[in-house]
Amino acid sequence: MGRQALIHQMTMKRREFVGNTARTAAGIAAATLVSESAFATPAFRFSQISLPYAYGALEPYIDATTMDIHFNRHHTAYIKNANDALDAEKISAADETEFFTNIGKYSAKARNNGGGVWNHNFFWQVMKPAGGAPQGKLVDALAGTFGSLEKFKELFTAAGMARFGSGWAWLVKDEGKLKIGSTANQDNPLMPGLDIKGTPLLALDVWEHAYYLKYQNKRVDYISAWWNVVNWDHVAKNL
Ligand code: MN3
Repeated sequence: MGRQALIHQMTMKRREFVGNTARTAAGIAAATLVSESAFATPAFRFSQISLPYAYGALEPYIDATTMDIHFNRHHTAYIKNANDALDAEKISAADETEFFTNIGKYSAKARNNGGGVWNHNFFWQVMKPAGGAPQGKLVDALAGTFGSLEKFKELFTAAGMARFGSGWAWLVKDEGKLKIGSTANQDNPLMPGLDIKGTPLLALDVWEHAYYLKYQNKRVDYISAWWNVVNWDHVAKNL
């Protein structure tokens, strides 16, 4: 049976059920129902946010060439590969949260690229030119948990430095408590079974592709410069 015939048949059934009242409206509603349930693709797709600033906006701390390559090559590749994995594995998760909750069921390709999409979309938003300093409740929470803002930065930097190879440093809120940790590759705290879990508040990409052009092997210099472009307003919003 063709699509139009099917819609017609379902519409007719719906009309019988509804009866003779509001016939036209019911017909339209039934047709809408059929087209959404029978013909639309159920799975979500990964997509890339627009970079919230120009490539050179975070200079001199993060150079324009690194931002351009990072956004247009690395991040874009994760999106294509993640969506390819959704198709190939017929992943039917309704959204990213469900996808990460079930990550153990999927391939390494889905995990690495899905994580890569999410982590970078998050990362772009926790940076801005002239980030300033955390204010109000956020600085109170950081100082209350870690001793002081400076101590928090020290511990977060240490987490980024201690991550061997490629990965991320995170500040999360887990059952009301702030925690610092790191993940390997493109894993993130939304994936179950890792040392760090919770709602991400702040993330730092410590893959070499994030800093090598400007800082070469000096990851610690990259991290120390990066504090100048942290978007504390966005971190506070995540809290
Ligand atoms: Mn990266």
